[in-house]
Amino acid sequence: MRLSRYFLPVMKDIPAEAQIVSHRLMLRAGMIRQVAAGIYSWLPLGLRVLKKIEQIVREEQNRSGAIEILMPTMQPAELWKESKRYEAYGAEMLRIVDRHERDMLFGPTAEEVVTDIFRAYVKSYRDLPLNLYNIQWKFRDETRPRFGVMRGREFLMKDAYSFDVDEPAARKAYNRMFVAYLNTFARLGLKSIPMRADTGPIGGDLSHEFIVLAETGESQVYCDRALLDMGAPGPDVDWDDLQAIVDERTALYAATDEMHDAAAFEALKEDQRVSARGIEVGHIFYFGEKYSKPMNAVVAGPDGQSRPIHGGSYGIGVSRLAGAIIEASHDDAGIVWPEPVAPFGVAIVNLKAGDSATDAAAEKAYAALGALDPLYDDTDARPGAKFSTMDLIGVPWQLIVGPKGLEKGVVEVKERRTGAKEELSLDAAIKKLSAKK
Ligand code: P5A
Repeated sequence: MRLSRYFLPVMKDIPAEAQIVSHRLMLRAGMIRQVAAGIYSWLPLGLRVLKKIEQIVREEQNRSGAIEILMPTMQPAELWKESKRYEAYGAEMLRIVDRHERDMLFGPTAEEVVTDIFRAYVKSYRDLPLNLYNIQWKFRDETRPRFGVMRGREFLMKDAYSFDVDEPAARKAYNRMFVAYLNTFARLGLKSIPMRADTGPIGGDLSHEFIVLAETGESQVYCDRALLDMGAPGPDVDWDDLQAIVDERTALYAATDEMHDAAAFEALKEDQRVSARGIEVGHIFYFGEKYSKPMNAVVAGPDGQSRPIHGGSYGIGVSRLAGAIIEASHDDAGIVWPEPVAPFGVAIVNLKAGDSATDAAAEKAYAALGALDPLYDDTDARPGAKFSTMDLIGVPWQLIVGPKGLEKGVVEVKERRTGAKEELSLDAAIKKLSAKK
């Protein structure tokens, strides 16, 4: 992408209500634009990151055996009356009346819609297990939308729903999501900690929130330090038997504020206790027959008797993750994207656009590095402004091409994360960067 033909509206002055660093940086880097309280447009740079996050989430859902569908944002009230959640959900639900006076709503979650799909088609235990997910916009009329995309009113969620014949089978589905979540967040460059959590309006009595520690997090959390040292299980696990992996983590103390047991926490050695702020990036629930019973989602078991299925639901805050990743990875100069979610693989900076030797070298690099999805600053802005924009938008590598260097036969390769700079010949720089792909 040539910057001269791109739309990258970087901003100097940011609104005072942007309190936390990720919100400020997303506005300054021209990633998002507020349309109304808690409602945002995603500008080109932000959209690239959002799509990368979404794709990693999708790949890990698919790997775990979940199957993608797409449900609508608008839902009829009838389904929620069947599950008895229509009244219970309260003011967070945006209720809408259509021209025929039918009660509709903008979906805050989709347990009812997916249960209706399930009951229409699936009749036998032989068709189970089944896990259907979608990545779709949700709306919750939060009292205090804040921190940009971290607590929006409209936000992108990955929501998966599992259907199983009995509780032990449902537990396996829960474990598959548990492990898929650890792997997903690790691929996004985040350390996530599963913590026992309150189930709120989704219901059930088994639930874990996946928390990323950050000073600006909205949740107060408590855990055993050993959890911070545990890596993700990775893809090469036995997806039919994950109990040991889950047990290893859930045996250690970890709870959000609502579930905190001060006595159990204080039983830990003092240097093992972590009391910190955290961002909830995912939340998984096992709720058994909560939706299948009232909505009559039943299957015939091996004995021919029909029974309500055992369900769970599993959410990831896809748009919130863009903010969470920035909270975890930035410095004074701006964002530092982990490579898997970076909007561009490399930024090429032409320090003297219009100078034929500089243009030729930068164009050569731009053509040669196509596979890395380069952003090429071919504008005639001042070098200082170019450097600060590139640092702000956080592309992992910068290739800086200027007339002085070219006279000596070199260009500069800068790693955004460390700031380390290296002078190389143009060909060596292209070779080094190509190896990153
Ligand atoms: C699980 C999937 C559910 O809604 N039903 C379907 C269950 N869970 S949840 O915890 O309420 O939400 C799942 C994740 O969505 C993100 N999230 C938000 N992101 C941005 N702004 C919001 N207002 C918001 N509310 C929830 C969180 O990451 C949460 O874990």
